[in-house]
Amino acid sequence: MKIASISAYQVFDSRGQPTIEAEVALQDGTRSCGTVPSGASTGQFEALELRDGDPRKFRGKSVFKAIANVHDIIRPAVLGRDVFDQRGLDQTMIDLDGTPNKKRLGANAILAVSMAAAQAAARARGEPLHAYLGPGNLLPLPEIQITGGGAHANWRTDVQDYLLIATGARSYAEVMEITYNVYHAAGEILKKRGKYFGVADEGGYWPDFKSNEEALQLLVEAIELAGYQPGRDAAISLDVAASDLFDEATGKYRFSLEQREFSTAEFAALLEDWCARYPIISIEDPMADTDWEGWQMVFQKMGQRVQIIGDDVFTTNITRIRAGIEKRIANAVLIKLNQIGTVTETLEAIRVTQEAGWLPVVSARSGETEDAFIAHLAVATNAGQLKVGSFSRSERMAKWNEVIRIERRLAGAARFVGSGIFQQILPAKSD
Ligand code: 2PG
Ligand code: MG
Repeated sequence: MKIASISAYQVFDSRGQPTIEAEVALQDGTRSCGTVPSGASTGQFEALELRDGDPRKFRGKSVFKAIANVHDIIRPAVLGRDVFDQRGLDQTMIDLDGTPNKKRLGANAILAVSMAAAQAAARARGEPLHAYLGPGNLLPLPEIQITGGGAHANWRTDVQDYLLIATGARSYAEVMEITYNVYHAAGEILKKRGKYFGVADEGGYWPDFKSNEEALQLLVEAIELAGYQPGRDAAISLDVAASDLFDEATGKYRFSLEQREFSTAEFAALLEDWCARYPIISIEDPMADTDWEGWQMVFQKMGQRVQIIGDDVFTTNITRIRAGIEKRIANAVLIKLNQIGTVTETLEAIRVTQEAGWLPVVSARSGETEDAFIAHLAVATNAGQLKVGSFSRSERMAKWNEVIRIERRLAGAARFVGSGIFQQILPAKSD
């Protein structure tokens, strides 16, 4: 099935920032789009998101150069190609770019076409996207943000995400119910305290706390108020996004909210203490992307009891993931399509992660769109976990709802193991 036309244009993400969408049409008239998300706490090792940088146009954020690259460079090389050869298409774009971080064409330009092609191919075959991408049938266990922080909430907490994992859920429907109840219980508590100020970038409550630990207390209270047992029915997951807290010059981690600074060892000890006192099942980016000794320290202390996820440290890049596996710095990898820039490389990153016995966590970005590609990616690969921000706002709910639709279409073939997924990496937990 040949690609008959490709076009790209500027649309806007959930923060109202410009982003790129591509449309691919096939010789049989099938059409599909791919829309690229955008991060705020982006890792320095991510593939390059090409923006125009002209302050007079969309405050420098427009993506017209990336669009021109799709039209002038990608389109001529890809028109007439077989849309079912995703690997070949992606490799062609990687070669056309020719740089390690896709800085010539822009990872956003390449990914828009890569996603649109996959979506069009699935449609042409009359299959849902997940079935086209892979044979998986495992519904993911969501990580759902309750309060936002860091770069997503003007640094009102230093820790970026305080999330909930419905560890007691026996079905995806039950995850939705537990999450719904806890999310709204947290809102009720904040209202009572006069601290209900709407939501941060990913739909989690806007934080107004005196310390980072206060948000942990809120989560425990919300779980209890909703009628659940913390640690059994629902547990806490954190994205510390520690690269944003780390000062390369001094080698210290800083909590600005509390006017505190920590050495690597002190920061690791703080996280260990939190894990001892709160039902924390997962921590993402506990250390900065350059502080691999810190990562090893955290993993040695907690890697048997807590999921340790690398985001900024791996950036969905198999070379970096392989290095992390060799050095044993984590047991899970956050997977973001636009950190690496093609569907094929993202699938590879998931495969490398799984082959090592680690867990992939498919993730959205803080700047999202209505595209629900990642819900399909999570199911297709049996990733087992999905992180999409909170339980409000349509760019987030689009993904949670898409999993509901996928479950319906899979009917009896859908599987859900919930927190059983952690048995693979946390043997100590399942005794
Ligand atoms: C992260 C993501 C999502 P951003 O750090 O994991 O929470 O944020 O897209 O801003 O990098
Ligand atoms: Mg992160």
